[in-house]
Amino acid sequence: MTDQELRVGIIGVGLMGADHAERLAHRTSGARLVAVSDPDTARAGGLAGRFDGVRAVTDPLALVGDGEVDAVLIASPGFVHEEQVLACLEAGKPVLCEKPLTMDGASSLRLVRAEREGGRALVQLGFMRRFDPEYARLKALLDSGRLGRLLLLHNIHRNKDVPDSFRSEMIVRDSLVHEVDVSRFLFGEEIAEVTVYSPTPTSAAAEGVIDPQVSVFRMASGAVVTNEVFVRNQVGYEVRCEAVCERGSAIAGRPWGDLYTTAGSGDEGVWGGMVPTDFRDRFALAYDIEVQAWVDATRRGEVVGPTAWDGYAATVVCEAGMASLATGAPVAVDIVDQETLT
Ligand code: ISE
Repeated sequence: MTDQELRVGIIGVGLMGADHAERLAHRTSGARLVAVSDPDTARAGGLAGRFDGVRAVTDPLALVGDGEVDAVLIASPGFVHEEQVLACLEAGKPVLCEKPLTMDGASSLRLVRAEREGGRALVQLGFMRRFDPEYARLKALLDSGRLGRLLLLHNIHRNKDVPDSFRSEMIVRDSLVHEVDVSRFLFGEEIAEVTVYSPTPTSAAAEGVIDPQVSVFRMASGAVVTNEVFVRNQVGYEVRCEAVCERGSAIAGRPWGDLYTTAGSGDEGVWGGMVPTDFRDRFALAYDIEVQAWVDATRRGEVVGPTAWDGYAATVVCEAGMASLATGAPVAVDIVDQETLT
C-alpha cells in the first residue's frame, strides 16, 4: 500500500459523475479529486470550482494522460467508454468504469483483450450492487451452503421516473444490466439465454416505450431467474432480490429499515418507512463502499470487484436481451470461452 493519496480524475460529471465527485471529496479516504472533464465545459468548470485544487480539463483523453492523475473514474455515456478505457489501459492507469463497459460485445471484448495484453488488471466495473451490504451478505449466505443449492432468483427493479428519451432498449441496457450482473454474481456462472416479454405498458410510459418489462434468464446450469423492470412506477425506487434455495430463501432489499410498530392511529397496526425516489439515495452506501474499495485496492496495486470480463459478459447478455425485446422469443447468449481467450 502506498502512503501517497490516490489522485483521481473523473470523466463525465452528469448525475453520477457529480455524485462520485462529492463522494471522493468528502467521504473517501486515501484519495483526492484533482481533475474533472465533461463535454459541457461550463458544467465541468462549475463542479471543479466547488472543490479546492480541482482542475477542469476539456479533453477527456488529456485528463487520462495528465501526470497528476493516478487513476480515472469514468462516468461518461457508454458510447465513449471504449476510447476512454483504452486510453487508461494504454497509459497503465487504473480505472473505475460505470456500466455499461461499452455498447456492444465486440468492443467490450476488445477491451478485455487489451487489458490482458497489457499484462495487468486495471479495470473495475461500476456494478455497485455487489458492494451493497445486503447483497454482499446474500452472496456470503449463498456461498456458505447453509441454504443448499441456489435454484431461482426473483428480481424486482422499479424506478420512480425516467425522461421520455429513456427508450425500451435502454430499460434493457441501462436498467436490466444490474439484474444481469447480480444473477451472474450470485450464481457464479454465465447466463445462457434471455427472453424479454412486453406486457401492456403503463399509461404513464412515454409514447412507444415498453414499460414494465418482464424477462427470464436461463443460467448455464439450467437454473432460472425472473426479472421485473419498471422504470416509471410513479412512486419510488424499489430494488430487491429473492433467492430461492433447496432449504430456504433470502431477500435482499426489503424496505424494512424504519421502526416497526403496531401502534397505529386507531385500531389498526402500522409499520412505517419511506420509499426513496432515487437510486443515488438507495445505493449511496453501496457507492461509498465501492469507491472506497476501488481506492484501497488501487493503492495496493490490485483490482477488486467486477472486472472487464464482467462488463463484457453483461454487454453480451444485454445485446441478446435487446434482440429478444424485438421479437419476444428466447435468444441465446453468444459469449466467448473465457478459458480459450488469448
Ligand atoms: C440507472 O442508470 C442506474 O444505474 C440505476 O441503478 C437504475 O435503477 C436505473 O434504471 C438506470 O437508469
